[in-house]
Amino acid sequence: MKYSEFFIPTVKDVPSDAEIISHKLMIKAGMIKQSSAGIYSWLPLGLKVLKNIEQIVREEQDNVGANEMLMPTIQSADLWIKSGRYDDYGKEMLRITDRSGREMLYGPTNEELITDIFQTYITSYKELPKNLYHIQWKFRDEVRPRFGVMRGREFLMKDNYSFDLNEEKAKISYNNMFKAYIKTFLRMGLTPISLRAETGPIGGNLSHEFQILANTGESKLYYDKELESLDPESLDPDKLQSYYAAVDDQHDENKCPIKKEDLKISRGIEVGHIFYFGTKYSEKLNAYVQDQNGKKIAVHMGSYGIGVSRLAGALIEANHDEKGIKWPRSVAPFKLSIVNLMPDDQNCTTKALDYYSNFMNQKIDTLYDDRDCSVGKKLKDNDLIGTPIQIIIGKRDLSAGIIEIRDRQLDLSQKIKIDDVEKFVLQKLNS
Ligand code: 5CA
Repeated sequence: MKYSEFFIPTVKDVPSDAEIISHKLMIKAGMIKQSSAGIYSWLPLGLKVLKNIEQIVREEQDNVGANEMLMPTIQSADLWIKSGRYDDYGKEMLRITDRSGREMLYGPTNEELITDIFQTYITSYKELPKNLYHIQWKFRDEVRPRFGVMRGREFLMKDNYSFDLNEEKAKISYNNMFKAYIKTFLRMGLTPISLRAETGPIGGNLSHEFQILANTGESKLYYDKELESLDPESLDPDKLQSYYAAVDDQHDENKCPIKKEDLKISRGIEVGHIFYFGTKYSEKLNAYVQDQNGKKIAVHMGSYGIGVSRLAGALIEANHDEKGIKWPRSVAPFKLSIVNLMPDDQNCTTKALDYYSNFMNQKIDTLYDDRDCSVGKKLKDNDLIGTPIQIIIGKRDLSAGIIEIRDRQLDLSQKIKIDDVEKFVLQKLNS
């Protein structure tokens, strides 16, 4: 993509309600624009990040055999009245009346709708287990939407729902999801910490939340240091669930079961939450199957959420400096920037175009900064939008046979001989 043809409206000033760094940087980098409180438009750069996050989430779900589908954002109130949650959800639920006077709502979550779909089609234990998910916008009329996309009113969530014959089997589904979650966050270059959690309005008695570490995070976490060095190839959910981890108000120094030298204290952001709630919804919404003996059994369910749009903010909280965003490679909107400092110079432009077509041919998503603007603005913008690797082409360097390669994450620039540039960049991109 040529920068001159791409819409990245970077701005200097941010509104005063942008309190936290990710909110400020998303506005500065032209990723989002607030439309009304807690509701945002995702501009092209922001959307690229959102799609990259979504794709990693999707791949890890598909890897464990979950089926993607898509349920609507607008739901009828009927099923919620049956489950008893129509009143429980209170003012957080956005209620809508259609032209025939029917009560509708903008879905804050999908337990009711999916349970109804399940019960329409599945009648036998032979068709279990099932695990269905979608990645869809939700609406919760939060009392105080804040922190940009981290606590929005409209937000993108990946939510799964698992269906099993009994508690024992449901726990296998739960643990599979647990493992997929850890893998998902590790792939994004984040450090996930899993904690036992309250179930809140979703219900049930088993729940974990997944926090990712970020110095600016809202929660203070106390946890076993082992949780910081997980190997994605050998994750054992039972073992992981046995490690100590607690948020501030659950932690009691005198009752903490692990040695002081093994205890880490950091800040975190909740990006995922999983629940096992047994037959709470299946009984109310008639999701029964016949077991091996022909007996009707209410299915055991779990639900599993990842805050896809929240992750865009959380990733920035975990990866930034005073110059801007430092995207991990897996989610970066562009993997590589080619910054042509002198677009008027024939040699610089020939070289830049040469690299551009070369890397694009290798399917590396590259931003070619061909803009007619000051050198300072170019360097600043590319650091602000956080492209992990930047090839900086200047007239003087070029005539000396060298090119500057900048590693945004290490905040390090190196001069490399022209002949070695391609190999050096590819090595960095694959590291
Ligand atoms: N039905 C269950 C799981 S599918 C559920 O709704 N769980 S939840 O309420 O914990 O939400 C799941 C995830 O969505 C949270 O971990 C968080 O990352 C994200 N999320 C929740 N509320 C918001 C919000 N207001 N803005 C942005 N993300 C949110």
